Amino acid sequence: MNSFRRLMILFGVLVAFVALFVVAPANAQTLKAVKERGVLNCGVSEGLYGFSARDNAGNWSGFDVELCRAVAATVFNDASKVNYVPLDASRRFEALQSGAIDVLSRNTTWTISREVELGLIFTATNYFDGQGFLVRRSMNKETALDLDGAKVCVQTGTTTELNLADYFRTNKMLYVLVAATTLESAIKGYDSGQCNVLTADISALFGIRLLLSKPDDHIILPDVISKEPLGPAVRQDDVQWFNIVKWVHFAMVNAEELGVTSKSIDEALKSDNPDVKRLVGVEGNYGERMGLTRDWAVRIIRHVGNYGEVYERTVGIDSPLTIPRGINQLWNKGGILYAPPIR
Ligand SMILES: N[C@@H](CCC(=O)N[C@@H](CS)C(=O)NCC(=O)O)C(=O)O
Repeated sequence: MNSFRRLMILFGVLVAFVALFVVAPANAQTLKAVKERGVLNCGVSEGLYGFSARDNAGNWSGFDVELCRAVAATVFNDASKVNYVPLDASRRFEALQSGAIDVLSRNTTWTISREVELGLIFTATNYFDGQGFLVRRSMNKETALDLDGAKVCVQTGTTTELNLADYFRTNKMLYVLVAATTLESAIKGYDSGQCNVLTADISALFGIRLLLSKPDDHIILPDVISKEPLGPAVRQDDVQWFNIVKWVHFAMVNAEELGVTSKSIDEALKSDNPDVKRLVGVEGNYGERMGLTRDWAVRIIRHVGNYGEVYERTVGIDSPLTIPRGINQLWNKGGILYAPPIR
């Protein structure tokens, strides 16, 4: 081969290489795959009242389900284009690693091991939670420190199981572990008296209590023994998709902060407020930069709503759980919800 041809081949390879990295963001496969498939594969829990539960007709609802719906809304302009993949605690991460799901939205705690050992990445914390204890009112316990010697039901494959061991060891207390592989069996174990304490994320305990035969006979102790920052997770190899899932949540929080709701979205499109203009894509083309459309956030707010609307109807005052907003309130209203600006 003459040196000119060799040079041309080398040049061709170089151009192809540069094009790969300049035109498409590194490994931007997920959005493309989701669009081609026409449906989002979203990993949720097998059934956690308030977060992801299925009714008799097979319809999913809950706080984690709304995140799936919001991602589908921005991609397809249709929040119903979701295939829900129910996963128990131990199978949830491999489903993401193997590509069986595009996003995991399943009351999952953001921890370092889940990022550096499992190759996953959390996009944001969309629910600030903590671990607590559910006990029978008749036990007359006031604090978790009174639980020495208790029989504790816990679901395995969770941070809950690990925190439980730490808490009892640190406080020099003993407990009998009643391990359950599914939430259903943990609840059954507690309801039937196999254990006298059920431990889980406090948000989960609110939903679980409603499923017991006599909800009023049970209380959640005031102790919060851990930090459980819950949020969606994706694979680490696709920055474009990571950004989409992350900004879906931030758009919902910013919309609440700006007072833009599913009902006022059409007025918001005519707003003079520069922050609202950027949110709804009248100014800026951030949506297109992410591989979406200019109205990427409008689609979310119209079909799903802002963060506050979702919170209240799934787990807050408009739901049977009635969990107070607490620290999941906006930063300027006494909570710690804080979304970076859209600009
Ligand atoms: N946030 C904790 C606990 C999550 C978890 O799996 N909790 C159980 C008990 S409430 C659950 O949601 N189970 C429902 C299921 O397995 O589908 C974690 O990420 O490990």
